[in-house]
Amino acid sequence: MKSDLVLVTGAGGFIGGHLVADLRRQGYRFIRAVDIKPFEDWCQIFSGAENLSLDLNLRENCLRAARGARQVYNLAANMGGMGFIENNKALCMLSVLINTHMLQAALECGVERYFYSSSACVYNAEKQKRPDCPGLKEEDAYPAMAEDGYGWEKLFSERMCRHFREDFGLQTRVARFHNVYGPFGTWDGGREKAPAAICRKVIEAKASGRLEIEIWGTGERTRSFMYVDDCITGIGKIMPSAILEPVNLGSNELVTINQLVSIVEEIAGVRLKRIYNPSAPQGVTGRNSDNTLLRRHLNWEPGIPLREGLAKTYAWIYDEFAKRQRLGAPLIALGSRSRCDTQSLWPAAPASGSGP
Ligand code: NAD
Ligand code: GDC
Repeated sequence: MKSDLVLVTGAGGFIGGHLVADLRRQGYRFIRAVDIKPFEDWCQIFSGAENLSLDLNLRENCLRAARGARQVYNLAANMGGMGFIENNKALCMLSVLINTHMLQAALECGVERYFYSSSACVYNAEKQKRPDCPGLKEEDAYPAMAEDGYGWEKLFSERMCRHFREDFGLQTRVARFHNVYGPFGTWDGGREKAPAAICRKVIEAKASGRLEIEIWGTGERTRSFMYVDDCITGIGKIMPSAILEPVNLGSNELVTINQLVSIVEEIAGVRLKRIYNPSAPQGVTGRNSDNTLLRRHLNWEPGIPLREGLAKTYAWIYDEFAKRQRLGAPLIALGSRSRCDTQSLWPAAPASGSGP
């Protein structure tokens, strides 16, 4: 097994980088790491791996990437937090090219096992209308009413994995990740998700002395957030498993966004005035992971407490922020979108604000 060639796509991204690190720790000697980004923009890069910068929207590049591989982890996608996916639906849907061409290439190259990273965004919006709604079970994806754009692409790609398995015998495994956070995740530029965004905003407030924070929405929406180490452990367990249908991979520690902010404030040792922006992207009202199926198959589920994961994430973002300050970059303004290429704008918070 350890001498198999393993392909990780999206390896220059957040989870892909952690996955390559983990495969190396496990003793895999031949790892091919592929991402569209130039190497200097990869979140993590390992000299022991075969690193390739390729656009996997193109079939010939997928064939190049899959040649000789026995296992494929397809993590490449054009994605981000609510600020990105709500404003870039067409770009998100175009990721269908990546999974389509990767599946075809995997089949053509005789790949034995194929992992696809789906998302909790596949779930029916009707099941996520209350902050206290029950954890989402796998069956709640149907009848389909996924997150517009990004979620529909994930749902379609999941089904394509299923039909490649049923019709062509390619051993596909699919996990639905619920909001993943941790060191090396995007923390500014417009693609960041709530945990990293809140850490960054708290750090900015402390650094600038302007002791206030903009929170998108009312702060009452609920989510569960999974620390990246749990995500990597889960991928490692699901890939060799007999779980043929898409399965949740998420934490079930449900918090409101206000509670998330309070935890980060506590870690930072600060209390901020909260300014709520109802015009910003908000997504579904409540979302949690039901881990019954995962537990039944694996006798395991993500368990790293949010407080513990956030402390590590905050420390990492703090260091990155400080590094940037030392390099002379200007203090990032609240709501900065410095590195985002494709994002449209939304109205700013009203100057008066509200909240405690
Ligand atoms: P990420 O954006 O950090 O990583 C994705 C990587 O894919 C990026 O580095 C990007 O450059 C690369 N990519 C995009 N288009 C490409 C192309 N055409 N060819 C080659 N590479 C391309 O995101 P992540 O958080 O590491 O997510 C990894 C996977 O997990 C994605 O499929 C994502 O949709 C899924 N997922 C993530 C979360 C989360 O909370 N992070 C939740 C649900 C699902
Ligand atoms: O972006 P996200 O983490 O994505 O947002 C969670 C909630 O936090 C939203 O209601 C959002 O309005 C609120 N929020 C408050 N302030 C902020 O400053 C902020 N930045 C951000 N980003 N959010 C803030 C995600 C998708 C992913 C992925 C996962 C799967 O949706 O964006 O691509 O697939 O879901 O679980 P979220 O959880 O809605």
